[in-house]
Amino acid sequence: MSSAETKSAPQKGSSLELPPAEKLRLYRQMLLIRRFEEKAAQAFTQSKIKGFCHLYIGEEALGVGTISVLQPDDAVITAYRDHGHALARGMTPKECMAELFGKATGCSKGKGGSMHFFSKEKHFYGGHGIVGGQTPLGAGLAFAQKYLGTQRVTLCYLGDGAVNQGPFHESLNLAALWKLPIIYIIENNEWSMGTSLARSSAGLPLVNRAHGYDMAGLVANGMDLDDVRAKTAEAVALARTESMPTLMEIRTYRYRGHSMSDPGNYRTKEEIEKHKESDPILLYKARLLEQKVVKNEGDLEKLDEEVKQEVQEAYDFAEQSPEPDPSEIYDDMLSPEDQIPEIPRGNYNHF
Ligand SMILES: Cc1ncc(C[n+]2csc(CCOP(=O)(O)OP(=O)(O)O)c2C)c(N)n1
Repeated sequence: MSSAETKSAPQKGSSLELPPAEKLRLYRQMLLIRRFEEKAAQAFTQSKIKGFCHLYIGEEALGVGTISVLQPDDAVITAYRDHGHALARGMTPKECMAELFGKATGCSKGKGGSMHFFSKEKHFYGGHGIVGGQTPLGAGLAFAQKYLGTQRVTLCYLGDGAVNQGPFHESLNLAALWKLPIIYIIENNEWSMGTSLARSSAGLPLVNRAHGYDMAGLVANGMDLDDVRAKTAEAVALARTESMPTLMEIRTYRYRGHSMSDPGNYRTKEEIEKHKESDPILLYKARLLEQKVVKNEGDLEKLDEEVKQEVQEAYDFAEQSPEPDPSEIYDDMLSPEDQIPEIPRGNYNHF
């Protein structure tokens, strides 16, 4: 255990024991993310999805576990690997798949694509493509929550490749200085594109960065849904009741390439297979059977079929949806009150 971990958030004794139906719901959410991503990979190879597409396969327990301890009006903001968080937040597979297809029915009206999912209703503030760019925005969300006297909290996710970005450190400083109700969650999947964590970051473990800002620091096993939930609940309680920030390092692994166009030659098959041995979905499935949440494996297979059907319906919906109207290309870029009137142009022909 690192010393940052010893300065952990106090146990609030939040009841994390879930009724069986709730356990099954979380299992279903992880399965939905897995099947959604597999379908997205297929659609990408069929050229139905264009541009970037970063998959979350292997990291499902992280997204589902952290978001499962939130209230519906808490805020979530993340980087470009955002499909899993969006689905865990309750955004529909239809609006998410349609966004990947660039269709008008997508959650960002087909204008954001894979990296820019967004839902005001679900308090899901994106989907951001600039590495570390979401971290000051997260601080801003948490500042607003505090300033307005709400009891809300913000979860701000970032990759292990974002921990050395200047804005992240500026954000940690402000979060600690102003006691913002935010939890920064480093999704440590060991790779940032083709660069390993060991080659890019000094001062491991990453949770030690909490020291520099006198913040609580917590480490969780991102392959274990229950561990993720328990640790996140501690951090959320600290933010909600004492308006104190926490830095979490959640250890996970991405099975697929950095994006769909990455052949992944920088790591071995053996490394990937080793991590698959602690697959978060299989681990939780075994737990459900052991705890007799379901009668037998057949019940879970039926659930899987149901999820696959839901994802197929999302695919069909996306395919049949209309393209965005080109006349709307500049809509939704600024809020109505911030619209800048067109600047009258002079006649510069003499130049
Ligand atoms: C400021 C900035 N620098 C570089 C890039 C190019 N880039 C995109 S993703 C990425 C790797 C980030 O990896 P990590 O933060 O570990 O997230 P992961 O992909 O593992 O989820 C890089 C360098 C970028 N988008 N923004």
